Amino acid sequence: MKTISLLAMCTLCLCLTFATSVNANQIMNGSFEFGSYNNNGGGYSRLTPGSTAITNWVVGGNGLDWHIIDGGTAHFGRNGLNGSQYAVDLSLDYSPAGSISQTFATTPGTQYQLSFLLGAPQFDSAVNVSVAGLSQTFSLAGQSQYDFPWQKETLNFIASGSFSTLLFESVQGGYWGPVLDNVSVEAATNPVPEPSTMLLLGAGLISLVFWRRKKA
Ligand SMILES: [Ca+2]
Repeated sequence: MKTISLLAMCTLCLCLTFATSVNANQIMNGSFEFGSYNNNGGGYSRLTPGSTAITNWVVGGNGLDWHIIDGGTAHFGRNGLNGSQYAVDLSLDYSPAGSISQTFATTPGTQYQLSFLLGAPQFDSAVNVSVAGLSQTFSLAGQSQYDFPWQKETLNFIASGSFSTLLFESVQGGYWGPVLDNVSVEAATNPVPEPSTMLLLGAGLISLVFWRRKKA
């Protein structure tokens, strides 16, 4: 009976630990496609600190440029993915660094994965990402102004509250870049097990081995 209980407990832990969550993007307008775009004639819209012109996002630092990245009027890029027309350029030409943030709903204790595309037209670029108490810098060597490659970056984090704030801050770049697109936060499908869960699983398996030996 004890063994059945232990096995049931182990199975329950495994189910809870590796359960596949609904993969919905918690970030709204993660591709920066929606908002009040005001083309200044150069293929970008200059947004000042505090601007909410890009729907669901708040501009910080010293502002940023909201760029057209595809089509004949693209200021740079010409490489929008999946029909993407716009991307955010946290240009360092406007010191101090530009930033952009969004606050979104999270479940405390749940592990999430942030992913985003990083581009570095012309200049070596780097962006610092902060979320749920974590902070990490992602860098990319300068590429061609046009058709620059996108680099997909990821960061896993565990939410501590009902809401989390994601912040991107430029830490390196020129008058273009770092450029961001396709921001996504989804519950991790294969979360790394918590140490306490692994200890419980280990204890259950050891007990099972001893019980089998004793029986034999
Ligand atoms: Ca986009």
